[in-house]
Amino acid sequence: MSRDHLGDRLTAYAAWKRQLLDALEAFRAWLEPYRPESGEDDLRLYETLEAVRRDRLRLAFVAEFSRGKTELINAIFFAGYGRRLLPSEAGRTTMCPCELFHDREADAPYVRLLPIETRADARTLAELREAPECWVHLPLDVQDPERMAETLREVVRTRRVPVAEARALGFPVSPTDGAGPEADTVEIPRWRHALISFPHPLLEHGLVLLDTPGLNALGSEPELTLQLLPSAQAVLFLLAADTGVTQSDLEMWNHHVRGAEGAAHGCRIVALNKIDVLWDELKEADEIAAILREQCRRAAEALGISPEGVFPVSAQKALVAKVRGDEALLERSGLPALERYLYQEVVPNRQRMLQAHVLGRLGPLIDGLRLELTGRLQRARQELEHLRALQGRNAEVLEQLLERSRTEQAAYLRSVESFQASRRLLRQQARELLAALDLQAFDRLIRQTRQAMQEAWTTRGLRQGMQHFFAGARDAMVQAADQAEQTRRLVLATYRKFHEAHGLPALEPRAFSVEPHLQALHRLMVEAEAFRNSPITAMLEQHVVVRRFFVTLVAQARALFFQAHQEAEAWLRDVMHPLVHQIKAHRQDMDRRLETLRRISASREALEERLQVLTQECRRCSTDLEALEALQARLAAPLPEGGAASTEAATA
Ligand SMILES: Nc1nc2c(ncn2[C@@H]2O[C@H](COP(=O)(O)OP(=O)(O)OP(=O)(O)O)[C@@H](O)[C@H]2O)c(=O)[nH]1
Ligand SMILES: [Mg+2]
Repeated sequence: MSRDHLGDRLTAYAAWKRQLLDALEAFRAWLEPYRPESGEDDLRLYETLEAVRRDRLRLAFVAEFSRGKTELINAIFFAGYGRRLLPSEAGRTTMCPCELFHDREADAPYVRLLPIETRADARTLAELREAPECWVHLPLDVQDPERMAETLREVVRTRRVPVAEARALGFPVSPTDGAGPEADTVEIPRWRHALISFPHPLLEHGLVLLDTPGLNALGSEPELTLQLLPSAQAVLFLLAADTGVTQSDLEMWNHHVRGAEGAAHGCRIVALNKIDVLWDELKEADEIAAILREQCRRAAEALGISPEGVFPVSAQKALVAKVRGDEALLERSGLPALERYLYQEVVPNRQRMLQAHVLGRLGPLIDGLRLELTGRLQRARQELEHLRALQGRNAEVLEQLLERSRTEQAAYLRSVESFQASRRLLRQQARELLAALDLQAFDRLIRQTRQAMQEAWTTRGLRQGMQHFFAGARDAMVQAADQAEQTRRLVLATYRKFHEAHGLPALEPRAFSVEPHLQALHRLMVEAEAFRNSPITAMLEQHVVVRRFFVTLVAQARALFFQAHQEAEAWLRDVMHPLVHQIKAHRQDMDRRLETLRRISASREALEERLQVLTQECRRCSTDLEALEALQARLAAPLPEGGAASTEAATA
């Protein structure tokens, strides 16, 4: 059997994440004495820790029905069970989206199934996830692969319902669907979504697989397209060698896979499956290879990607080869090349993203601390120098120094007073920024649009409703962006003033921008457009369209506003902290210097004492700076090479 490189890489990734968590915990402990009063920094650290703990590597499999998605999942991940674990058959098989993962909090493996009737529910899928009573819970017997496969067959179950009921649940029913002996009923999936948790080694390392059903599932379940696919690090799109690129493959690629590209930072991988249908025994190997190359070239051309981006595979033969331990067949199946891509590109890519997130969140805090420490070190050194120069000087010089320090202090206090005035102005500006992101105003827009759309029974009316909604949302966001820019300028000017007038360190205030949210809103607009133009939407009943649109798209847009509002609030609360801190420290320094000068003029021993204190302070600052550098290096540690060494590290 070939080495499990993907497993090794995921193990290395899991080990790296544990080290990152340790480094974050160490940072938190180190930070404690520095920031006793800063709840914002605590929150920031806590959120970063949670983001690392909750991190999952999501791989989604998307394609028209019967292209072999489920078979490919079986071949890549579950061949170790020695059988076909997930049901894969000719024709439509997987009837509902299936998420496979490992739920650490659950006592035992399970399958949780959400009945299809919940489509009539106004709650989003995300909300339903939090409502266990809505799901059917089945235990999964992982000791017995046969029974496990049997339980997993639930995901292919269907039921027949009257045409009207199918329509009411939002299934597009075409005129031909009701034909034949069972003219008044149609077949629909039994379940809407399946959550499958079991302790497979890769899933335990945080891998989440999303198997989607082909045939219209994407268009009729917008949350899949809008949430689950964009949150996947990689989307594997499958074509089949026996069908070539059909119109519906193209439709799916353009609407749901390629379109989502801007939304996720992840990658799109294309596999041309079922290449074994080309293995004609009457043809030479060269000839078959040429045909295959040509098929890949044509597929790439149709999808608008480069031919190297298409991986020719045979999922079925790969599964057989892995189960039987047939290395030659496995190589011929093309699966090793696809797996290599997954562990060489997708896993390191995820690692880089998570690291960038952590450094992005904590970078400003670390920079601020470094500045503070270097500032303290510098001030202590300066004072040391000053005082050393005073050793052996007469009382007159000391008196002059005292006088100068008093004048400096008075000027400084005047600046601090004017700083309080700037803060009042900032508070006013902050109110305006938060008002632009106000959720109550946004909810009013939602209500208006819902009403307009419910009254508009024409396609044109619906289109206008959607356009009105997104135009309103965009205006509010653009206004927030303007306010944020003005606030940022005010903050920057205040920071500069103290640097220029009183020599405080040149601090860069923490940045804030609503730009990422504006971009996310734009992507939602593009998705809304795709949803509206999709042929499925045209076949759905009007009220179903309205509800779907609101439940999904609007919930997402609202979530964006909510997040932007929270970020703005946190930023406004936080942005002046470093300066306030410096102002206070500077003032204390001035007071202390005056006090020292006074004491020195009274007694020469005070000078020696102070010299000692300052030497210690210099030593402490240098040690703390070194510790901070070491912690930062731990946070920026690269992903270790996969392999035995890292596996040991992970299990140690
Ligand atoms: N010859 C051949 N058949 C394959 C291959 N991969 C899958 N199949 C067959 O194609 C059929 C469909 O495979 P599935 O894995 O169920 O396809 P799917 O994309 O999951 O389909 P849905 O779940 O309906 O969306 C099954 O009969 C598989 O055995 C392959 O590499 N070669
Ligand atoms: Mg399937």
